[in-house]
Amino acid sequence: MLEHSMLYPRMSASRRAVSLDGMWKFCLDWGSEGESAGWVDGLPGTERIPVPASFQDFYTRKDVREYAGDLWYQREIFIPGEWEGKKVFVRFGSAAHRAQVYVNGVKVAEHEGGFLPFCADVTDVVRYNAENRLVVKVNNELNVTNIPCGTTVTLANGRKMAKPYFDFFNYAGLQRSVHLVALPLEYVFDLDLNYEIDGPDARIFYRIATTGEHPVQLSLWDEEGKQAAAAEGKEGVLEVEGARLWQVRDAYLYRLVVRIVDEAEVLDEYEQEIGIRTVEVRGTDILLNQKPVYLKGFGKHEDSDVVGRGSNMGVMKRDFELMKWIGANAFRTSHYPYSEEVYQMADREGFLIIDEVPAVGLFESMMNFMEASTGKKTAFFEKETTPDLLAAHLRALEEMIVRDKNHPSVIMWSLLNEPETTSEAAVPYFKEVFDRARSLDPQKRPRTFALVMNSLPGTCKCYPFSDVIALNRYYGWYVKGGYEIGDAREDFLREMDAWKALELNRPFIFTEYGADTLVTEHRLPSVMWSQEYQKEYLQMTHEIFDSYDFIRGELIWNFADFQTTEGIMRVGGNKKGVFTRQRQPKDVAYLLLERWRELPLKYKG
Ligand code: CKX
Repeated sequence: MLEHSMLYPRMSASRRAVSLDGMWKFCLDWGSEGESAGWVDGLPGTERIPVPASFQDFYTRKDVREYAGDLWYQREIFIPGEWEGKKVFVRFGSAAHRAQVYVNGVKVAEHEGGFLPFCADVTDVVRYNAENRLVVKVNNELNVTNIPCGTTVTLANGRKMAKPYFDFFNYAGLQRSVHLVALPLEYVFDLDLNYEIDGPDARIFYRIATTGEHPVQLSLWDEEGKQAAAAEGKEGVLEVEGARLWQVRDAYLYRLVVRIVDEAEVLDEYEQEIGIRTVEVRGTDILLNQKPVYLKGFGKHEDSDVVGRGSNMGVMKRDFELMKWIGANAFRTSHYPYSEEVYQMADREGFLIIDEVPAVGLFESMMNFMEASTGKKTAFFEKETTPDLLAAHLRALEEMIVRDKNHPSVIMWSLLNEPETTSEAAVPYFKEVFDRARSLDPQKRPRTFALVMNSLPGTCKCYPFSDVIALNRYYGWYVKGGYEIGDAREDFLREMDAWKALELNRPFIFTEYGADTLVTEHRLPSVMWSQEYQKEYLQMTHEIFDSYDFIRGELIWNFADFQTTEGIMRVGGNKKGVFTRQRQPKDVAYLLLERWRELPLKYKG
């Protein structure tokens, strides 16, 4: 069990949650002197920066944007006197990629991994009814013992620089909301839910973890405010008569209220919206509520102008509106778990999520995606550091599944993106990761990973672990683009025929396919990078999707143009977006709209 509860911070009669978002004091630690200079007690200077946000894009200096090392944050927190006797935590939505937290100069927490929440228990360190100083040392360096993978190099001028084994910009900092939380001593720590549909009725199997021994009561409320079920005990079943199911783009959310009671007194109360639905894979079908679904949508990024990877409710809202407009029903949280508010919104809007742990860059190369498409082999998992990487991977996996397991929108776990899979050493690594996901998930959702171009039917040693085979394919872009697209099509068909011949009897989905396109480029006849070529590329690709019955989903790369490391392959970022980074449609958006609005949910099912 994790050290701290992953439940989303919410207010109730017994709980307090105060947002610490706003302007924080900020300092880059150029000389790595923060610790010795006593910054844990207070930062020098007067610089302020918003939280949540990535720090990089606010500044005009290139060495600041490219900074790799420690970055320090500080703010004062007032702890009310009436919180004395409660458990008090500071909860970080995330800190990329690692953090140490100090309150009044005392270290209260550290956390490795940049995309999942963690708490600092400050109960015994804070002064009550007084101001307290919160200082956070964040570090954004990349290595191969943590995910996502990369290296950090030192330039001739002494400055450090991140060299990611992935293409998205290494945005960092306190990119998600921070909360001050007060809980009773005995509180609801975690809840597991699983569903069974029985004709018009449903059963919700539940297990509640608390920090004490007092009894637990549950009640379930429908959207009209009527009680739909009730139960007592830490483990049991809620029987819901005439259950309204959570459906794709037709969400229905019940309110689950969990109480810890001591005779008449309520010690703790936690409530959460839940959706009743089942997910399973049967043969080549992906079944939601026992009916086949075809996934239509995107690989996305948390990425926007100015705030970088900082969670931004406005951008999130716009993204959901665009996904509804275009007729999408699903997305993958490539390449890391997103802000919790994204899942809440997907629950409400009825979108399906493939939730991805930040295991990206597990393929040794500065340009892994390019080298993979050339068929180059590396033995990424044969390093001495692999056990440390695996430990970090499993920890992130646990944090992700515990955080996200109760969202009806989450229908699948993606356990790696484009890893090296052609050497034997990958196999035991995959086994551990896939087994752990299965044991952590009370709903036993399907597990997958995204196969890079050289992970082919004849070379990939790891696809048998996947419940759903997920392909990232770029025939007509990285492989034989432009005038050669006809040959790319032949190669694509050859690969799909080879998969078909294996008779795996499992669903296949495309978790990436796409072509870089500049919104300013129109060319007749088409050339690569023009809007015309993006359309031709998609027409060819869609025709192939439609030719194989076992293909059950298409998530195009990418929803929007996004920021990357600079280089000869990228013009101001990755331009495979269907929308620009400012969320305006490229021409291809209308082609997708026509296709996706027409494709039935049960396409091929
Ligand atoms: N896949 C051939 C991982 C994504 C990249 C994408 C790209 C690669 C392609 C691999 O994170 O953005 O190069 O567009």
